[in-house]
Amino acid sequence: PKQILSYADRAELPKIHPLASKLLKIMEEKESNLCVSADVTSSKELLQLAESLGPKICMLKTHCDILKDFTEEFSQKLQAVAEEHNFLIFEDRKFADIGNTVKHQYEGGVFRISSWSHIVNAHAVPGPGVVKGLSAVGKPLGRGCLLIAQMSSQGSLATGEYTQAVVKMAEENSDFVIGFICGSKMTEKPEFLHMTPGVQIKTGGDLMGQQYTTPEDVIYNKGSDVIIVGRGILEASDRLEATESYRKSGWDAYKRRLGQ
Ligand code: 5BU
Repeated sequence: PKQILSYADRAELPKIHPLASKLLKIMEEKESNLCVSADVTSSKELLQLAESLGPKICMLKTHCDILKDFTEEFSQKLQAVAEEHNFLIFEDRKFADIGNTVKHQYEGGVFRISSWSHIVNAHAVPGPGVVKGLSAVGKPLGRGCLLIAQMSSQGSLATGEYTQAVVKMAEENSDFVIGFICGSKMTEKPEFLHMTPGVQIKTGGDLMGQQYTTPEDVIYNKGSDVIIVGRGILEASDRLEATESYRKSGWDAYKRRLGQ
């Protein structure tokens, strides 16, 4: 069944997590369900991307551990740009250890991820302790977490019963888990956000197992909420123009889903 509630309607649900509500409002206001995956290795380039693409996106996804020059100053600047252009930051860290370890990985180390990233994600492999550990750090800061229910890569083991168990874990921890990384809609509970990587206008893949589907397929057919696009934008000759094109495709597919 198609999702009939709009992003704006879902933002007002009585049991919605405040951060999920904030993201849904941003999406509605900016007419964007596009998250750019800023997979670059220089912090200057990442900040330039955030500055130029910021007005067109609801979220910016990072991999802080691929930056050759990460500093605290960089993370402060990124937060300022996020505030200026009204988007959320999602560090795609994929935590996957026991609660006590992920607590330290999230809060401390060189990156101090919890201090600057609104959203992080985690594998459910360790069991609910991974969420407990992250939540101990993130909840007091108003942060949120996505559980990885499915992956876009060929041969992923996150399927079937595993995926179902991830959904259950999310539903049992909805005070901190705001949604999923997945290929299609996982739950009818409209409080949860569905975010999908492996998106390009051109289908196909790369040489290391990535598999692509289109914005239309992800949002309209599969019922996901947010498209995550990396190389589709980063490798375009005009990144701003490509960003606008993905924003429009994602938004048109959402409007179509609403029957508008
Ligand atoms: P691409 O350039 O659009 O293929 O980049 C996809 C990004 O999403 C990249 O940063 C991956 O690490 C990330 N990703 C993914 O591709 N598939 C997944 O299942 C998950 C994350 Br989880």
